[in-house]
Amino acid sequence: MAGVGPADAIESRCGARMSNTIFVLNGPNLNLLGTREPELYGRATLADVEKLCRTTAQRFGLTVEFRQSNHEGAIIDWIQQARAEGAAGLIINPAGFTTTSIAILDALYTLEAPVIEVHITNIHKRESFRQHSYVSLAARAVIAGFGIEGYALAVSGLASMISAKE
Ligand code: DHK
Repeated sequence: MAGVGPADAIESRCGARMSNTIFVLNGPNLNLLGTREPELYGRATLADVEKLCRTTAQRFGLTVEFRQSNHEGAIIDWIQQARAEGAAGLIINPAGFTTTSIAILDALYTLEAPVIEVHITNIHKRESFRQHSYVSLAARAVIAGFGIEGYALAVSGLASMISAKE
C-alpha cells in the first residue's frame, strides 16, 4: 500500500477507504491519574497518556481523538461518533464501566473497526469483581497490567491490525 501519511486515509484489507483517526476513550476517574491511588495506577497523568498515544500514533500516520468522561452516556456518544466518522479503530479503558455497562458493550458492537480494551492495572490480580468485563466481548484484544505503556502497545497493535505502516 502506498504512503500512509497523516493526510491519507487507510485502505482496509477488503479495499475500503477509512479515516486515519483512532479514538482513545477513557472512563470514570481516569481524569485523576497521577494522584489517584498512585501505588496502583502510577504517577503519570492523563495528559501524559494522551501525549504517549499521539506520539505512538504519529509513527503510523494515525491521528488521535482522545477523550475522558465520568459519564456513561458521553462515552456511548463518542463510540457512536467513531462509527459515524468511520474511525480506523477504537481503544477504550472503560475503567469502572468495564464490569457494569451493557450499554457501552452494545455501542461497541455497532463498530466494524477493531476495538482494543486497555487496563492500566492487571485486573486479574485484583478484586474478583473487576475481572468480568462486558467490554471484552466486543474487543479484538485486551491489554492489562503494563501501566500507561499499555496504551502505546494498544496503538501499535491496532496499527498493525489495520495495516497502518510505520
Ligand atoms: C481502571 C479503573 O478505574 C478500574 O475501575 C478498573 C482500570 C481498572 C485500570 O486498570 O485501568 O477496575
